[in-house]
Amino acid sequence: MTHTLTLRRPDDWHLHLRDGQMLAAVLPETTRHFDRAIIMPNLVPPAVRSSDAAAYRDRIMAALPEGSGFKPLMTLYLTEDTNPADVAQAHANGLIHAVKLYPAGATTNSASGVQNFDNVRGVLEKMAEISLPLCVHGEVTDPAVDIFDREAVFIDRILDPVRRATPGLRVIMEHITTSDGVEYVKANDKDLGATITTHHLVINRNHILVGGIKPHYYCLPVAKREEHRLALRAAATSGDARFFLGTDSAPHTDPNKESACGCAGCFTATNTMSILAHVFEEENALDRLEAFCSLNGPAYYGLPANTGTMTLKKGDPVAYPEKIITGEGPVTVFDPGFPLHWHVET
Ligand code: OTD
Ligand code: ZN
Ligand code: ZN
Repeated sequence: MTHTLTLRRPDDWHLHLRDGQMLAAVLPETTRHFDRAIIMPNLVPPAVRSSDAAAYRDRIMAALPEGSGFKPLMTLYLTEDTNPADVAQAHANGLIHAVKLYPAGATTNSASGVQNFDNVRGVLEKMAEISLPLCVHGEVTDPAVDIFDREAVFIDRILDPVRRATPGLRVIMEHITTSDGVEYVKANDKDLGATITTHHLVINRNHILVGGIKPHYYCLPVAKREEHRLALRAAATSGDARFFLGTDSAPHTDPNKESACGCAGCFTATNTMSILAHVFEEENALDRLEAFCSLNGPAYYGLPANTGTMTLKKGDPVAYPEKIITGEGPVTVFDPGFPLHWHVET
């Protein structure tokens, strides 16, 4: 039995850090274990122009714990008014590593997202030309489509047509939650990757709804049936380079989660690596954890893997805080529902 595991330091290819007091409180939870992260731009107001992304990057750098070498990889929030030249400039000077597409209204702070895809054609063509990835929140917002079907319908109605119309566009399907997402990625060799979250490897929709409603398991895209969770686990642990970790760790305070209209998002930054080691061990795939967390993501983004290493050791249950205290209120750490035994060595 393996009790010690050493891997290249991991990265998080999909992370929400927020701003202000929340940023200050949650940032160390990520920088403790991750060297880099793709930073989501869904602030209020969103980071739309390169000047917004540069200012946000500076606020993150100013909030870093002393001595941290963490590197935030910035993104721009795509709107129908996004200027292709601004995007190209921000990419050329190394500020941004991706552009984020939210269909308008699909998730938290996505109101300024895209409604008419014809209006972003110019930006997408520019991105294909300069090989800048598009990170996609893949859910339709059509009220007639059942929330559990919104990812599968998005692939057919929007993603596939957009990709066909824009040859060479490099796409990352963010936080896939269905076997449909897995199969779509696997059916396409080129220019398509997908991130998978920690929590979608652990929970299915029963965890949210059976035995009382569990607001801390509610996120978007919402967890689906068990067969989809199993498809995600198979993809994540397969070693297939098109699948990599994006935690989608998304902090909300307890009052905002435990409410008659609770916010979507699971906060997994604190215990993600211990949970993933547990999941990969269950799938007899500990030897592929490094590919998922540390190698496949940088390869897709055209960046070198981190040079440092992380060691995980199996032992007594890992003690982690139930909540992170922030200046805005407590944030509950994701509870996988089982004890964790893989400790990240410090
Ligand atoms: N999903 N919550 C948030 C974003 C994501 O779709 C996402 O990326 C958030 O709070 O920003 C969530 O459930
Ligand atoms: Zn999303
Ligand atoms: Zn997200």
